[in-house]
Order: sequence, then C-alpha cells, then structure tokens
Amino acid sequence: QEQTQAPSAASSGASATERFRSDKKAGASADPERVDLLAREVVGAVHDTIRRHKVTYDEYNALKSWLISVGEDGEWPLFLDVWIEHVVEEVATEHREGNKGTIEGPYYVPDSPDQGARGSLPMRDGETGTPLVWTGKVTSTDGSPLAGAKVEVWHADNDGLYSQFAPDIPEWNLRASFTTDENGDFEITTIRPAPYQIPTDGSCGKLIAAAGWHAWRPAHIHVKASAPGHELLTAQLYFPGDEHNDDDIASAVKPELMLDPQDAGEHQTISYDFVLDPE
Ligand code: MBD
Ligand code: FE
Repeated sequence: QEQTQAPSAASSGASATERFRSDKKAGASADPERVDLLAREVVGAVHDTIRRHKVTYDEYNALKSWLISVGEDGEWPLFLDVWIEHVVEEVATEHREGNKGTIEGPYYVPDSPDQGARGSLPMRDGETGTPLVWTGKVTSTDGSPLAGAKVEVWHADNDGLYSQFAPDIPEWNLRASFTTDENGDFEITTIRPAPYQIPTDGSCGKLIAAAGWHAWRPAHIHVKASAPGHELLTAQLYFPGDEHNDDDIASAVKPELMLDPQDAGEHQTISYDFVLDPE
C-alpha cells in the first residue's frame, strides 16, 4: 500500500470532537431504566473479560492510561465511529426495504453548498485524482421518483485528507449537496478518493500498533440521501479491487455499496441510485 500522509491526531481527531459538539447530536438523556440496564450490561461484559483472561494490574493501568489519552487527543469520535458505530447502524436500519446504508463516520459537515441537480463538488485547480461522473436517481420503495430529494456527498482527497479536518484545504473542498430534478435524477462530478489511513500518531493509532492491526479503510465516497416523508439514508460507496474492501478497519463495507466504474477516456462513469423508505 502506498504510504499517504497521515493527518495528525491533533488536527483531525480534535476537530471531530468540536464538530460533534457543535452539531448537538448528543440526544436527550435516556430513560433511567435503559441507562441502568445498558450500563450494567456493558460493565458486566468488561468484568467477564477480566475474569476469563485473568487481566493483571499492569493491563488495567495500561487501559486506564489509554482511555485518559483518547479524551485528551479528542479521538473519542474516531474511536467510536471506527469500532462501534457499524453495529448501531445495523440495528437502526434492519427494518429497511430500500437501500442499504452504512456508518456516517466522524467527518460529515451539514449544510454543504447546493449545486442543483447537476454539478461538481467544489475542488482546487488541478485537484489530483481520476475524474468521476456519477449519474443516479432517487426513488421511494414503491418505485416513484423523488423530485427535490437532497443528496449530500463528502469524501477524502487523493492524499486521504478531509476538508475542515486536515489543515490547509479550502473549507468546502470535496463536499457538496445536490437536489434531484423533476424525475428524481442527479449527476455529480468529482474525483476518485484515495484509501484512508486513520491517524497513526494518536491514541487510536497506538491501539492499532499495540494490537498489530492495520489502520486502513478502503477508498470511499460518503453520501446522505433524504426526501420529505422518507427516512434519511446514510451510506458510503466503494470501488471494486481495493485491497481493504475485505478488512476495513471500520467494518463498514457491504456488497450492496460496491460501485462499478466504467472507463470513458479521461474520466470514469458510475451509476448508483437510492431507494428511500417512507417514514
Ligand atoms: C473515515 O474517513 C471514516 O469514514 C470512518 C468511518 C472512520 C474514520 C475515517
Ligand atoms: Fe470517510
């Protein structure tokens, strides 16, 4: 795997913490009975692991030290979205008949600039990467086209970096929203993103190194598709042949999310539609 520049923990980890706080995603406090049940079960699962594997004081203190540093680095959003969110997503969307989705991850920013039904993600002059032209349609599960649906797209650049989380990238670079036309259609121009390595210099990187894991996610395009009266779909789209499609560190790849890019001279074309579940 070609080595890409890893964004520093200080920039991408801490920005993800600020982002999460300012989006006010943290919901209202849960029902005390739920808190009691869930907290007891999670703590009990830790107790079981300690007994089963005879965890030592050295190991307990290593955990304590690591947990403290995850917070100091601002890497809780990264840790949770990489190792926990995929199961939350699985449970939250198991009833759906429309498109499969997957995790949001730590780098979504709401209110990206709207480009209408057809247009390009904002990018720098000479933005590196194979140009991609993506055509698609948004429909409801009964097949009816959804006009005025919103398709929000964000992805890493050719160095695996996200605008607003890595330094020195224009604010809305490779982030945009689109609104489907009267037939539910859209056409999006962008570049192919690179595989993403989660920061190796922070606490999540320390865990990965200590456990002998790798830090890679396959190249992916993040998307949210939404329409009035329908459930919000959050997904990521992947490219066939990526060496990390089968061992994504974030466990977020599904076969239904695989693209089928076609060469078309200087660029590639992809076709991917969204089917949304009525609320
Ligand atoms: C990413 O780009 C991402 O999508 C996820 C889920 C976690 C870390 C970085
Ligand atoms: Fe991502």
